[in-house]
Amino acid sequence: SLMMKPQVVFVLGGPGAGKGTQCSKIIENYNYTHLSAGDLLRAEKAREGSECGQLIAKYFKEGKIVPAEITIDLLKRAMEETMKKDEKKFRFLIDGFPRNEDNHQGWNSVMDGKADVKFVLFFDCTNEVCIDRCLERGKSSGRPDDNRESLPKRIQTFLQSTRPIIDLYQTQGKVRTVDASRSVDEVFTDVKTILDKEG
Ligand code: UP5
Ligand code: MG
Repeated sequence: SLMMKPQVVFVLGGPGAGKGTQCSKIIENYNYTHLSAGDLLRAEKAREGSECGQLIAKYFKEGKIVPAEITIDLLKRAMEETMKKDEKKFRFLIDGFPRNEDNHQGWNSVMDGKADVKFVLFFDCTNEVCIDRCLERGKSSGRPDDNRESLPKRIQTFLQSTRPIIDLYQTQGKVRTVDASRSVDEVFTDVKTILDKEG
């Protein structure tokens, strides 16, 4: 059969910028499937018999970025499974990836010709907003990285490793930036404008 090539939007932004929240709203209104790289890694960490569970746990706690081959394998399988079930589901929001040069190069070498990256949706807000939102969520989320010890490391990793990747896509004219410091609905209004334009 003639399978459509996956059409991908990378969703990036600091920890707690609202990537997951906005992706949930997008899939209610648009024909996209949401794949959170962080959630896929968390599921793999929890899976019985997983060979890399301990390794993933260590990277998360330190706010470090898991080796690309692990994440890309999970993303690739999730896309294939989605399209196998319903071939019309070939549009994906890939949330929280690529986070560094290793992720970016890994994606390019594994997925070159196999998927189109349409653009990068960048949720931009200050470190303070990121930290406040994660600490607030940490009161109830049970996420082992929503605390005062892990958060500075997550912010540092974002600034040092992920920002340069966003800058790289910026030079290719592929970044759509949204001011993510406002309310969920205000942010989503801008997101809709972008998606309506991009199709
Ligand atoms: N909230 C959201 N929007 C708001 C708004 N506009 N106003 C007020 N509050 C708002 O939101 C965070 C919190 O803020 C929530 O309580 C929400 O209600 C509120 P959320 O939508 O969850 O933000 P998000 O950007 O998705 O934050 P998240 O914590 O998921 O971001 P991270 O990027 O830190 O986490 P992720 O799960 O992507 O990654 C975790 C770890 O996995 C990384 O640190 C890394 O170690 C590892 N990882 C990899 O190694 N490789 C990958 O490819 C991906 C992850
Ligand atoms: Mg998230």
